Amino acid sequence: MTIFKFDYDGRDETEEDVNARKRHLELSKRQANEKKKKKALVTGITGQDGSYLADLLLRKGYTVVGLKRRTSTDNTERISHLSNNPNFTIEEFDIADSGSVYSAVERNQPNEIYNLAAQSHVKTSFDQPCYTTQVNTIGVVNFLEAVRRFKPDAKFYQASTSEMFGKNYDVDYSRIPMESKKTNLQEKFQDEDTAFEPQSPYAAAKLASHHMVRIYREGYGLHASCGILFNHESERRGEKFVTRKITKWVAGFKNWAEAQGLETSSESFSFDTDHIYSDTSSYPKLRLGNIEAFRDWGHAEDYVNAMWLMLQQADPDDYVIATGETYSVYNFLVYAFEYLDIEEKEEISKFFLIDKEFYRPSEVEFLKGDPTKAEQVLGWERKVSFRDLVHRMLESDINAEEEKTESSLYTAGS
Ligand code: NDP
Ligand code: GDR
Repeated sequence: MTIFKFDYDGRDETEEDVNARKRHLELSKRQANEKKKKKALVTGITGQDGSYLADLLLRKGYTVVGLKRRTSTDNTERISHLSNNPNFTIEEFDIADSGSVYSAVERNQPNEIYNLAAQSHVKTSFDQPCYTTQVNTIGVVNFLEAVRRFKPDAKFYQASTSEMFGKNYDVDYSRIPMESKKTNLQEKFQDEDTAFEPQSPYAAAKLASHHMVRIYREGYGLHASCGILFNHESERRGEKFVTRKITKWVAGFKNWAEAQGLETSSESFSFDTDHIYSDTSSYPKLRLGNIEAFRDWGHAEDYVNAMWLMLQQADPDDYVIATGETYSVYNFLVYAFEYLDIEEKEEISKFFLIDKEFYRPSEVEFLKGDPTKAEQVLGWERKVSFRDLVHRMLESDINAEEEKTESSLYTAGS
């Protein structure tokens, strides 16, 4: 056995002693790091943004506690890839239950809290206005009270929304040439100074909580910020939102058409159009509501980065997070069909129909955010373009369809 030259408890240090000493050193280092590690509490962890935010915080070395409500069936698909991460845990709570919110904050003593939980579907909020208010307003107050009582130095992020602007927008006449005034759709925009005019129970509930955050910030000195985020989508977007509804339909249709032998090239997917049009009746058409609404659409991964940046600032504040570009639902549809080489307006129109069921009692027609403040103060920038967003979502849904087909072939053959 090797004898080391260090003196160790009055005798020479053996290799075993050295290993024990190294292990002890490692452990103390790990414990010191654990102490330095920031702890974040993330609500809405099973949702689109919660899952991307958890990925981001874990990459940054945080300990993340995700809060989810109890459900009778498992809904952790978006965070299943984190199940073996030692820095990630899930706890149960319900945002509408003040006791469970208080204990989550008191027990965890987090450095940062990201409140993403919400009844987030605008159309549903017309059918369930009381529940929406309970979750989207009272739920937020539950958190603000919990922070004030149990962890007043925690930094708090609230998921506010561009829906709060509703039908209102500003027009900066100084930026628009005389001849295009009032006619140039692209010059309408919303920023931090635009007045709110909510058009749905969802937006009104979010606006109430937006004000509550400001009141707790000013009244109690909490580090509480609101991100006024414009629409952001992704491969993990809920299937009832219009973008994902479209990409899922296109992927399903492509799969079906391929199974019918309707593609003309194996390299790139393109149709024998005469054949496909005579056959579309056998595949259910895509049913949509108002395709003339304009939205400012970005990718969720870029947007969760903005949330984190807001909580790294010395002072709390509210920020608009947007791309500065606007496209209609119909534009989204066109980009999606373009992926299948279906580009003519008349051709596209054969694949979808307008269904009044998807209209809202009151609609937000136009959203286009001005993210200048976030760019200048936070150094935030969006990376994913509109076209890339549509294509990333499509590719992911197309892959999922192909995997489904492969696994059903495998099962059938086994
Ligand atoms: P999702 O609908 O994907 O996720 C919402 C999350 O809230 C889910 O995890 C859901 O849990 C949870 N939740 C709902 N009700 C409760 C409750 N009573 N108690 C605890 N948790 C609950 O939304 P997004 O990820 O897209 O959005 C995140 C937040 O950002 C939301 O507050 C949304 O309103 C807001 N927002 C979103 C924008 C966007 O374009 N995505 C834009 C602006 C704001 P479960 O899985 O059990 O349903
Ligand atoms: P939005 O997203 O209401 O902007 O709220 P959604 O995708 O539901 O609607 C966008 C626009 O598309 C129109 N539309 C349809 N919408 C749905 N869901 N289904 C359809 O079939 C359909 N056809 C047309 C809608 O009328 C609307 O004009 C999202 C949510 O993530 C909110 O939580 C968030 O606060 C806002 O974005 C910013």
